[in-house]
Amino acid sequence: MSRKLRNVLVAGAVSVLAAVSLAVAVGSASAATTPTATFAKVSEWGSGFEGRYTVTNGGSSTMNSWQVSFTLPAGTTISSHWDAARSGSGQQVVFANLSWNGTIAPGASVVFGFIGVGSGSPTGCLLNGQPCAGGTQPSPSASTPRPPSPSASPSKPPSPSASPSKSPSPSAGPSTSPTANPGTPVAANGQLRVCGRQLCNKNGKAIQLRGMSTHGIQWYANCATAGSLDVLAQEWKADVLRISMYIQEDGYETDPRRFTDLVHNYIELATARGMYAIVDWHMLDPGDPNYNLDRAKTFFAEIAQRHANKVNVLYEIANEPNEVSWSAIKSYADQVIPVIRQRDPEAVVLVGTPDWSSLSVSGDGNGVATITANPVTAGNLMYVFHFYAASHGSAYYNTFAQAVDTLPMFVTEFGTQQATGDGPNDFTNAQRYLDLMAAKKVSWTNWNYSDDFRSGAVFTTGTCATGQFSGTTRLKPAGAWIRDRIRTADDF
Ligand code: IDC
Repeated sequence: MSRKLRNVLVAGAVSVLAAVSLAVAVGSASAATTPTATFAKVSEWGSGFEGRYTVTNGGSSTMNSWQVSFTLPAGTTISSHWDAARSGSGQQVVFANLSWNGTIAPGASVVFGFIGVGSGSPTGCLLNGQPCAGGTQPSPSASTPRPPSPSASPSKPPSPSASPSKSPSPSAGPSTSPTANPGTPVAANGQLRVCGRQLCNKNGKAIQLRGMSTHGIQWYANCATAGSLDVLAQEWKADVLRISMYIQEDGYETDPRRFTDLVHNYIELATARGMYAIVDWHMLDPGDPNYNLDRAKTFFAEIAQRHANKVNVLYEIANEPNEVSWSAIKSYADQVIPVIRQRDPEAVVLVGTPDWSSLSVSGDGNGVATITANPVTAGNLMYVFHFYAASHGSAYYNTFAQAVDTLPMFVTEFGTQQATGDGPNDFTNAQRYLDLMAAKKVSWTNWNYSDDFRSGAVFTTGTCATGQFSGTTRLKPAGAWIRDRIRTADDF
């Protein structure tokens, strides 16, 4: 993909504002004729906010790099940021492009963001030394500016040491992190964040997480125990556990207190083993996530509050929306995400996509374009794709392949069998998806770590009651296959 197209897509993927300013820059004769940087608070929660800058090249020459500097009032600091390298000191903040988003074609935009602690707003904004509002310095150099400082080197990844004002962060070490098990995935990677389309670790390196999803914890709690999770972490070498909490089908709605406590406990079990934990709000029927909106707010408020000081929790806010429009899903996400961010501002959020998280493949087929045109308002999030290899051939594969080059994607559920989670395995097609995900560093969790009778449950029926999770004798073919693919070395 050309850089120009990529910049446009990245901007479109993360920002409605970017799309609007892009349209203005291109379509209006009165638009700025120099580069501009526009600030917005995407959401606010009293103690903090998510801030976003949209850098738009309103000039007629390509920009090769950019640097945005501003002042924050005393009492307001930045705790984390994405899609830019940070320098400066104290209340003086400088953000510069990374290697992949420095070039901005005329009319195009790039977006970066940060989490602010406090309630102040930036002042004195300069873009490459010129006023961020643009248009006031018609010097010939204005359209091909160079950032002055060596610290703005575009190839330098965001470094934890570049954030002197960082508030106490769980990634800082053992004193604040209960997850610093030496050698574990969480010890190696710390707090994750979405950078561009990738999932990146605390050092700004793009990584891939691989692991398992539980089955519904209302049915298979005896398959997700301290013993079985020891095996998952130590023998399978899983990076991540997805905690699948159904809402209906005898799930959360029947006893919110009990299910919330179950999830708290699974998060602690994953944390003690150095694994990431995805909290899966496993809505299925009704397919409109708004049906459970109030329940979701209550649940995620408590989960995010309790686990805010952990670095290893990801929030999956809607498993498989279905028979509902993208705009309804987006509206749900735009209401649930601030509830999480208010309590756990740094955590990555995962958002399900239309037609059972198929990116609309099993609907109108336009999911990628629909989402890109109208993305969720918040940053630091990824979109979810699910597939079942024996049911989902090239239409699914091709849409997914397009999506991974367009949007930040996370596969939180897939099987090597049919969409029922049962039937014969298609390992050849499954491997095709896995190869793509490895090449593009798309993280995944496989369905499912239980002894359900279906072929997609990794253990043979009756295994969980015996507690004999170790080794391979109790594994079904899909279990042995996926275990081999989780155990291979990570590239962290
Ligand atoms: C299936 C389970 C099955 C259960 C059913 C109930 O395998 O035991 O009765 O859910 O909802 C999904 C869903 C996931 C499905 C899975 C396999 O997210 O809950 O599990 N699947 O059918 N989407 C596509 C497939």
